[in-house]
Amino acid sequence: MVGSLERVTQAIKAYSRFLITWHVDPDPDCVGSGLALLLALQALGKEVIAVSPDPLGDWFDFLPGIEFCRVFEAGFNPPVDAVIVEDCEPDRCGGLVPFLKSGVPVINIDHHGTNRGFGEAFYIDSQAAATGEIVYELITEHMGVSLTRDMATNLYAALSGDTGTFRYSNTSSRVLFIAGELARHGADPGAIAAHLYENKPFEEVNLIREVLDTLEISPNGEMGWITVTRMMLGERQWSGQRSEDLIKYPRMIKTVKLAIMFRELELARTKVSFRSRNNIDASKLARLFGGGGHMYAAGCTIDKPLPEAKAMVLEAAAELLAAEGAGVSGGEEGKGGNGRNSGTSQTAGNDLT
Ligand SMILES: [Mn+2]
Repeated sequence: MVGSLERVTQAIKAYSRFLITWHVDPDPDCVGSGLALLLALQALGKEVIAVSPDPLGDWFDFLPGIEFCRVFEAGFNPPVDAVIVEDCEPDRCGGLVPFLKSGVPVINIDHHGTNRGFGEAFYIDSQAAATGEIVYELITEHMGVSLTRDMATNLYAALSGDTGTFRYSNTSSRVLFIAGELARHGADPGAIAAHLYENKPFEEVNLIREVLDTLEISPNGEMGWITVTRMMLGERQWSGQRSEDLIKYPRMIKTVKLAIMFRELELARTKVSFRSRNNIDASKLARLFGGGGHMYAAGCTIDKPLPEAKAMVLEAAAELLAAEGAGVSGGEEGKGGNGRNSGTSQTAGNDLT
């Protein structure tokens, strides 16, 4: 734990006009936490806007308060007293980074262990499953605001997103307790799950077919990966986080300890996501390529074309698995290898973002 919520609360009370922002490639945790906080600040009589560094598509349209959210545009210079950066460090805020470093007071709230804390007040709790867990605590125990149904809906979406709908190993008794409290305050678990996961256009489900065709596995079965090319995504404009969900397929395989997804962003820019289990530290791997994240969920972006990025990462991943005693023989493109049964019982961890 770094910083203090008490200090964050003092800073919140000291200013009156806020901007809330989060990381590129937005997910339900950063957007839900941001909107819950926006509504809580409004309840305190503050002026607040939310600015997303990347477009949100229509995925988050059901979240209360989304009408106060806009997408970053160049030339942006909002009249605010302070900025709240949540669910990331300011460096992950895309086009907003220069503004965040311009001397405007920054309040930073996050649950990524790689974040050392930034700005005039910060609170980083790497034990929290989601930033939504921290924002719940901030609203209910520090801000003196009563939790409304709208705030509860946002926070429930946040927790749901980062715990894989309460399935990952970060689903603590505290997360479940908070989810219960949120439901008690009016959050509707069935409706929120339907909005988040059963609301896809046909093309998006159809993409799964193409992506599954790329599924590969190392000869011993401990490493599985999929590849998403720009060609597959075509003109489709859904947020990266929605395609991010595809990594669950290699991860479903019994023997896989490290699941990898390669996503072609541009001709010479490749996003790589990792999900691991059995004490394999995926963040170590991500850091090798300038990325970061959590032990069981991490990622990086490599400025290389897809085939090169893939070769580099698979080699490093095989080395990591071998070093961790997993005994992977190499990163070669083995398809359909069966491997030994590694007897995995631990569920992989929380999301990267
Ligand atoms: Mn998060």
